[in-house]
Amino acid sequence: MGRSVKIEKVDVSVTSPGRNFVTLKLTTSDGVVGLGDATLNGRELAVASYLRDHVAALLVSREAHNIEDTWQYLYRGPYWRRGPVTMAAISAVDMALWDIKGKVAGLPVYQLLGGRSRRGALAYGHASGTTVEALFTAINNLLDDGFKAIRIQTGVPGLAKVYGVGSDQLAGQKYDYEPSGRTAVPIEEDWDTAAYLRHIPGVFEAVRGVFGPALPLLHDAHHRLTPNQGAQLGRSLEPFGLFWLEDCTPSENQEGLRRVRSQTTTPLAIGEVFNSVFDYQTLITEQLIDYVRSSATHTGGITGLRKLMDFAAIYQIKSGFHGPTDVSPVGMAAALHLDVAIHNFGIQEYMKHNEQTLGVFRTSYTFVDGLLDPGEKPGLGVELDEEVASALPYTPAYLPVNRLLDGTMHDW
Ligand code: EZ4
Ligand code: CO
Repeated sequence: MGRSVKIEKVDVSVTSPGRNFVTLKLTTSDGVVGLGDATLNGRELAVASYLRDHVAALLVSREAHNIEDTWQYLYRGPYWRRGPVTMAAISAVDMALWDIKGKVAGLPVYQLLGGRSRRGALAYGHASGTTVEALFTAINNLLDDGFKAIRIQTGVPGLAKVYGVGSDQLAGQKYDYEPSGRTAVPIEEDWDTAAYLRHIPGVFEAVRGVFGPALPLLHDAHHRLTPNQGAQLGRSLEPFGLFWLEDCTPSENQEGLRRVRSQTTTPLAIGEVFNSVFDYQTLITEQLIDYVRSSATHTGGITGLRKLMDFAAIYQIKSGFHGPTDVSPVGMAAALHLDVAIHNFGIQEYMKHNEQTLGVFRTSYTFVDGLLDPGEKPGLGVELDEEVASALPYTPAYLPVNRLLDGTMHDW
């Protein structure tokens, strides 16, 4: 048996450098610190309580090296399985234990996952504009910064405000870190699927006309379509060769994707709101999708996401991990270690964190020439500045809600 390392101290912090992050810190008996991301956008305090009130005491004195056993203990032990709160909590514990194991071994986590399968992880950035002209500016900004793949979202004529479309970047502002305007009471946005379906193909045609056929382009429909509408959109975008169409339907109805899949060859990506391999069971075994959108933060950490990706690999399905700014730099680092290690990597979403966030979380991952890299520091490679973090307390902030023009609540 190897040298024993016990978990001695469990701390949970909630900090808000422009947005809320929940971070778990485990300290071992010999002073090694591991960090995990437990941020669940808009429900942050529920996970903080789950960790503080129901997990912390169970971790003290446990063997830090036994990652798989701790994962199973927290998954099977409580009787109640899965769900975003539980799985975000397990994710944070899992990441922190991998961080500790890496530091004890003196190796970056990707080495513990089998080592490098590639030079770096192809990243895609977000470009949006209320108009096509504003979108072009945003695309050019990303290309200037080295991005080699781009997600595009635009406003829809007749709709005042569309999720994921920030204030236009024409005013010289390079990034929109908060495109969705999270507020203490959710903003109400409006939606008209027919107007959207009429508008989007023309946007892609215009972008292809200016930026050429080769630039990988992605698009997110944020779960707003029925399976038949998803099929229509996929078909109408086929001439523009998308890298993927994301979340075309509210995909907890996994069978609904059969309709989309049978009608279009546009590649499909799904799963940022999922938290378990079981959410994907039909999607993967019937090969109804091409890319898995989960994050390490919401799918049981590195252990949960690794198992999911190995299952997906059997069906030639690749990764496209969720990387919005509501995944903390710790969660981002966890994803990057997997990105360079697994064979079935596809692409990594990358919304840069703002400077204030990067002052709280000191990262060592890099973005060079379109590729992200987790770096060579032992463990995950992220440090938490607790002094700066504690000066930035939790601030209530919710995603907008989405209504049809007659006022009906609509899907995300
Ligand atoms: O709306 O992370 O693909 N990315 C996305 C994100 C999600 C937010 C929700 O918390 O859809 O912007
Ligand atoms: Co999305």
